[in-house]
Amino acid sequence: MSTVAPSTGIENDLAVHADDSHGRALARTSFHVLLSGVASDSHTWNLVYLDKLLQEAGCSVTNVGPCPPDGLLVDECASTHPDLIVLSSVNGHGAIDGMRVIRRIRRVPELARTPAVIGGKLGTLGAENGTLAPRLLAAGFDRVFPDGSVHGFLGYLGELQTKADADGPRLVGA
Ligand code: B12
Repeated sequence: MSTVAPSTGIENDLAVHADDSHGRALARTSFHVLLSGVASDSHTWNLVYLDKLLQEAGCSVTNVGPCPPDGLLVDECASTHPDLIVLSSVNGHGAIDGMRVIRRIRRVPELARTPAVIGGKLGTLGAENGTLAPRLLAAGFDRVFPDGSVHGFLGYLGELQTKADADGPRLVGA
């Protein structure tokens, strides 16, 4: 039998509702994405766009915003336990900022394997920005979207969400 978890005020974060054989609510918190700009980048509409895109894809989003100092960004990642870290930059310095901060993120033990991507306009090479991807991957990102295309990104997000769903629900309040 299906049931709905007791009202907690966080229903938007609960993706799966069921009960176990003892009638206790089972639920998996929704897929949580930490979205952020990088230290040098003051552009904001890229973050607004991605925030809405991720919410439409069923994610809960922590949006750190533009120009986070590296230390703040690392602390936010560590304290919010995201399922995915998404960095966005369009000012042309994203590859430099991204390489520096992902190395710091990967040095935190609990963030060493958290899926992390970066995308946007990552350098000043225009159509050649894709040549920056190997260095970003080597620094610690799992995927790089240097042309700002969201199609490949949504495919990757879907793979991660499917894997999280397959990992199964957990007991709420157990
Ligand atoms: C508005 C704007 C500004 C405003 C920003 C205001 C604000 N609060 O956001 C102001 C005037 C402040 C500004 C400043 C600067 N800007 Co400006 N700005 C723009 C402009 C005109 C529009 C950006 C925008 O809002 N787009 C709308 C959003 C929704 O789209 P988007 O940013 O392209 O993001 C999309 C994709 O890139 C993608 N995407 C982005 N991130 C990610 C991440 C992932 C994972 C994925 C999958 C996809 C993805 O998704 C988004 C939606 O499709 C662009 C030119 C343009 N037409 O794009 C220049 C532009 C981004 N700026 C540019 C530059 C150089 C600057 C300055 C350095 C200028 C200067 N000399 O001071 C500064 C940088 C300041 C800083 N510290 O960062 C350049 C960057 C060049 C480059 N990368 O090669 C651009 C491209 C203009 C140009 N053609 O030269 N800018």
